[in-house]
Amino acid sequence: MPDADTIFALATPAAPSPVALIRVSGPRCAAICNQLCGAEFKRSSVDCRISLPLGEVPATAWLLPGPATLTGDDTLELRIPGNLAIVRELETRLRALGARDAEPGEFTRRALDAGKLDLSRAEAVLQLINATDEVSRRQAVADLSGETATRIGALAEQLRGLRARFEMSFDFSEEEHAESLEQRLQADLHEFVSGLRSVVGADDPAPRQAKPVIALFGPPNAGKSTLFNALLGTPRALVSSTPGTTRDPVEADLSIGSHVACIADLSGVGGSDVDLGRFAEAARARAMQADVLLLLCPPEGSEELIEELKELQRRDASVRSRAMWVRTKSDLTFEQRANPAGLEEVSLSALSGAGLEDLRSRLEARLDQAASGCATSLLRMRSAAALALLEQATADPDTPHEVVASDVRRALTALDEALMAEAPGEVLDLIFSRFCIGK
Ligand SMILES: Nc1nc2c(ncn2[C@@H]2O[C@H](COP(=O)(O)OP(=O)(O)OP(=O)(O)O)[C@@H](O)[C@H]2O)c(=O)[nH]1
Ligand SMILES: [Mg+2]
Repeated sequence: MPDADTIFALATPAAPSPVALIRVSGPRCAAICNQLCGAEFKRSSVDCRISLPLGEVPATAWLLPGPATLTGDDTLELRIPGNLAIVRELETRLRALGARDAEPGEFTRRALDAGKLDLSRAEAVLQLINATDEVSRRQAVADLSGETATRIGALAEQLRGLRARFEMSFDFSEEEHAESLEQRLQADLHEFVSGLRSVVGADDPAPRQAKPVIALFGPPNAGKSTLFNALLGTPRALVSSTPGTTRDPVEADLSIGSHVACIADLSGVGGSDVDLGRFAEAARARAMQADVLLLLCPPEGSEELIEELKELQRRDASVRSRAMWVRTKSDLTFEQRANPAGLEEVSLSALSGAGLEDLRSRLEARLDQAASGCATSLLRMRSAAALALLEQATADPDTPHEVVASDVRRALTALDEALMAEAPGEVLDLIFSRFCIGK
């Protein structure tokens, strides 16, 4: 990602509202501000009128010079009336002035690259955007403040002390007070486990009322019903080469790993919809409820599906974080283009079975995440792994002391990993692909 780029995105929802905020970040901010507002100013705000094809539009511009900004780069915030036609015209103008559309999560990623946020906090931004319940929201706010990382850091130090005491206890194992030493150590370990549990959040799991929903969504004839049948391993839904075959949704229980989800085969949507929207609207409504939304893109092209995704995002921007791009009928095409939505993707042929296992394992990961009630956080996931190890080690009082000691060592490694604010590039790409544009 060349950091010389100046990027912009609408930071408010793409819906009519009193005010829309467009955020611009990068080295061209000052020049863009001066050209748009006709004002020579170096920082703070100016009220001005921006000339657009629609006419003169009142605006407030804030220019904040880097590095004391979120991304570390110069930042320009433009507040304009929240009319989508005005927003689109200003966006066109910004492109003409040398800025480009931000990728999803690019502002947060720049903040990460500039050292303004660590990974756990960048992830917390995503969690906060997607939080649908109070528990996830509270966790995200704690992660964002760095409080979680600090608490887990302190716990890791405490566990280091316990590990040292475990190692020492072997040296005294022959002595007469060895037993009481071990008992004290066990008691301290129990106390430590409840401390870790309260940070990782296992004390307070978000209650789930219903089965998670996986929705198959896409244009007519994309292969939704064929995939539905292939995943279930039985011909439940009608398949035909005539577009518009599925009308009312067909739903069934699907076992994936340790989960049982409800999978919904929906009616086709988009411009080639032969029913002109009668069933498509119900399909969109069901898609919005999905925990995992599979966007099925046939080899014919992606434009229809992209338009549909935009429509769903207009209703709820967080839909991106639940979506996955599925290129269907891979037996008919060799084309391996990245999906234009920048989402996690899988390519498959429901007819030949190629790619189905890949899809299953990705679905399992998504369902694990949906069941945990919040968006992925590496810090929390790895800390939860440490917690699981220690809970297992302390569950049975007869577990040999050496086994407990070895689990303590492994748990400490997991916590140390949790605290390393580094993640391989592809993990970062995955995390950021699930952000909304403008964040
Ligand atoms: N070659 C090939 N054809 C497929 C594949 N999946 C589906 N098809 C064919 O594509 C056509 C449409 O499949 P459906 O599964 O009915 O598609 P749909 O998305 O459910 O269509 P609607 O219900 O009409 O929206 C059928 O002729 C299928 O046999 C595939 O992986 N490879
Ligand atoms: Mg169908």
